[in-house]
Amino acid sequence: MRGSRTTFLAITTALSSATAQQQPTTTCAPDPFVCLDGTRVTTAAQWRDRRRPELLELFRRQMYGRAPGAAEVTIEDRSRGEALDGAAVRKQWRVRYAEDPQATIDVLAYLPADRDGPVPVFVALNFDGNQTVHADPAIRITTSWVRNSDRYDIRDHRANEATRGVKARRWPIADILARGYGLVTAYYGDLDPDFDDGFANGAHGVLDAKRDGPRPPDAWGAIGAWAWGLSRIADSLGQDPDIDVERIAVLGHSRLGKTALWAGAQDERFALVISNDSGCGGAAYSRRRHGETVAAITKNFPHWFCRAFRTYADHEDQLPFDQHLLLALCAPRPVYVASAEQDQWADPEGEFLSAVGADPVYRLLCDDGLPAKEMPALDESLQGRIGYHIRSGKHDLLAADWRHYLDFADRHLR
Ligand code: GTR
Repeated sequence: MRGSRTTFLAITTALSSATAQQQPTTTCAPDPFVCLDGTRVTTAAQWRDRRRPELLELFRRQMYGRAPGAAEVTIEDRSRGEALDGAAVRKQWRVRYAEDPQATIDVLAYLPADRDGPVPVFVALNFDGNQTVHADPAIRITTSWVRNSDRYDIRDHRANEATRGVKARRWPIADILARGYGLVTAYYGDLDPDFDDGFANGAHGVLDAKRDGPRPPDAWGAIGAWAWGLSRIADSLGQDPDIDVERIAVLGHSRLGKTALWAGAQDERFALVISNDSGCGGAAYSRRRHGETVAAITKNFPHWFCRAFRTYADHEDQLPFDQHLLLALCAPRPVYVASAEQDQWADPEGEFLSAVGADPVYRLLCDDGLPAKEMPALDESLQGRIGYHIRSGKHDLLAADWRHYLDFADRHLR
């Protein structure tokens, strides 16, 4: 095991050099600069016009699936109030994307009360409902399907008062506001409840309804729907003069870190992209097969990806891409990858190596990338156009992660 990981490291590091020899794509990670037909990319224009669209199409067709185009969004039920002892303006609104009762996303935003003009924001989906991000009693409790929980006495898939603020550790809102940023969040279950129901509910149910016949192998999965929803939220931000739409960072943890990367790869309105502990299907190389594998993830969560991705279970070497190229699709926009030391299921080294693997693309496009080729010490952050840290502790999103994200945002969005 150790030996094969070392070999992989050597291969990936070699490939990260734009001048490295090409390796056969079936035995190591595909070269960012070699197109499917063998043409070599040497200029930013070739990357942009040829390789980037080719890779986007590969990720669509083989992994996350093909989402419908943009929908027209309308905004309903706007509210605005003072919050957090006067430090924040709380806004809530509902985004509607179709004529269907299921077709809504409830958005919650906290913006700094003290601001001169439009502010940059972090946009992030949450796992349990907007009411879980802070104890603020004015947050609307989600009416979407939620997981049952003995702890919070949820028995009918409906959220309740007991869940207010229960995930506040993930959202250091006071710190975010004090640094001059807003936070915009929505419950991922508004887009697609996270269980395998054959794509009947959520955005799939609404938007696929008109399609005849069986779902094709590249039909969008749940990650595709969550990412699509992030773009609809971005649409709605354009209607708020207090938010600077040129400075939207998209962030996500774990399965929502995979989602943030896929949203950032596709939608260039996201000016900065952050994946926290995203692991397999996110920042980590699939080919390493360390921790969660393609076989495990497609078995346990068959609804996350398109059906075609399942064919790569135990055949990762045949993937015509790998996750370093998902990071590269964000280039030249800043991208940040974070790991946690005890989160071996997400393969911290594989997450780091993807950042190394994306570096040559950043160097080509903007002459800046990941400032080191070795993993930093625990809790230290590497910050160039690509950022990386490995936090001590477990799989989670914590204030210690946010501190680095705020520094990274200061560096790039100020
Ligand atoms: C795990 C899954 C990971 C990660 C995580 C999460 O069960 O294996 O891929 O997404 O869930 O989202 O919390």
